[in-house]
Amino acid sequence: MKKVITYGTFDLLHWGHIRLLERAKQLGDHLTVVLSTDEFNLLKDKKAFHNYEQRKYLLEAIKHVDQVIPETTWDQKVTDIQSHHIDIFVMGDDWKGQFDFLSDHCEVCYLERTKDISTTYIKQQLAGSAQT
Ligand code: C2G
Repeated sequence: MKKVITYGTFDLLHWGHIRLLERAKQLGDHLTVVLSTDEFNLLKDKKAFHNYEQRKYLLEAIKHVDQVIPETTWDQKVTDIQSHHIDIFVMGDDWKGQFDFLSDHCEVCYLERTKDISTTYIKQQLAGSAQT
């Protein structure tokens, strides 16, 4: 069984997130999503609209997703890959190059980011100050 892993906040879930998850799952047979906790989001300088439990509930309802576990630190990726016997690490290409060090442990794959949608853009639109 080929196991895939990806990481993120996945706040205000949108089709860019879904397309990432769909393509990640297509690379293997099992997809683990490592979801940023509310506390870790503070370290990422992100304030999610939905809390961890709400974001986890949404992700677990997606057919492409097999497992959701918490991301609490920047430094857990190698341990996650080893303990979950991961074959492929996937991120959107806004992260291109940032995780190449993981290629000692598994395949590293950056997928093209979906254009014209982001959680930040949604928030700006709703706030009436859309800047694309
Ligand atoms: N994404 C995408 N297209 C978009 C928006 C997001 O492909 N229009 C991808 C991102 O590239 C990322 C995933 O969806 O791979 C989740 O996006 P975020 O929730 O913004 O994740 P991020 O805050 O980048 O967290 O340790 C890694 C971090 O937790 C990554």
